[in-house]
Amino acid sequence: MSQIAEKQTPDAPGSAKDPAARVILAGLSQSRKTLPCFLFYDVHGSELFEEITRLPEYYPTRTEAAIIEAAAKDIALHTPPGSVLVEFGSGSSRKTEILLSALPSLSAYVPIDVSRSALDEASARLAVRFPSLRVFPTLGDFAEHLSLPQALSKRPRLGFFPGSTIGNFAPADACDLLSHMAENLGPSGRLVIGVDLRKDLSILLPAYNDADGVTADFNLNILVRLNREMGADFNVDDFAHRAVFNREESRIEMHLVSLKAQSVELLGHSFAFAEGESIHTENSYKYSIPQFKELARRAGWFPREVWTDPKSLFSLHELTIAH
Ligand code: AVJ
Repeated sequence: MSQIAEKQTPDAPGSAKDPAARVILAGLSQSRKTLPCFLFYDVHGSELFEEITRLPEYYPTRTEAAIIEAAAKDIALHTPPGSVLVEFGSGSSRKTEILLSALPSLSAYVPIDVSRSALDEASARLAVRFPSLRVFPTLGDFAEHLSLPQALSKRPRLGFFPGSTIGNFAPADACDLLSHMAENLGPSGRLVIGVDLRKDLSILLPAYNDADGVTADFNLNILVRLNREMGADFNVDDFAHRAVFNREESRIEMHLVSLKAQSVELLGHSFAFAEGESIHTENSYKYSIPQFKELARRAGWFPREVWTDPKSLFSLHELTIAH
């Protein structure tokens, strides 16, 4: 994944050479139109996502936080003093604080995120709460190669990948990402990862279709962003948010549905929409605990521990490198 606003690339967003622009044009040119879900997280989109995490219907965030709270002591027991905590896609680093207070002997915390503003805000907040913790904010895509500061390169690494972000990846890509993380975390590496579970649709669907329409705004914000940053002319009122569960693929899909036949201009290209045609904007895969363990094993990890909540809504896995 790359991202369009905050990375300092020589090609301005909106130029046809910008790699994000190419991904966007290619996605809209397919017979089933798609847009990459990294587009959600501009400044406004990141705020909307924070709002989603506080919605009564959106169970994952608070459920995972409670699981981390309960598991933190065990995780600390498995963590050698002087370890480095590496977080993939750290965002606001809110859940990390729970871990950090249970892990006083870390030598450093390395948050990786594509958002400069999120990294700055989190680092400032952590500096106040954990004044002796060394923080190395790292701007970039967590799927890329990780180079730690020289002084930290020999330390054991604990990866942290909460929020069920892994669910955004199709299983084959999730497997690649997990093996890539195994490589980055080294032979003594461990990974604590949050994974959302399959569950009754009466709980699952409202989590992506909240009554206040925050998720709808979050989804539609992609079009607002393309209008602003790429000079597109989407009429946002002519698209509607839709979230459905695809049983076969075991995933929530988010779509933006065209409410009428229309055409949209973007970077010199014209895209025609039939009434009811959609742009597929996000997948959020849901696993059973055994299914996820199997995926982790295929990626070269050994499932060591799993924690869940009393209603089995969400799971937190601790993985070690298989040997
Ligand atoms: C951040 C990818 C885990 O899939 O639940 C929330 C994003 N999308 N509501 C998820 C999201 C719609 C979220 N992840």
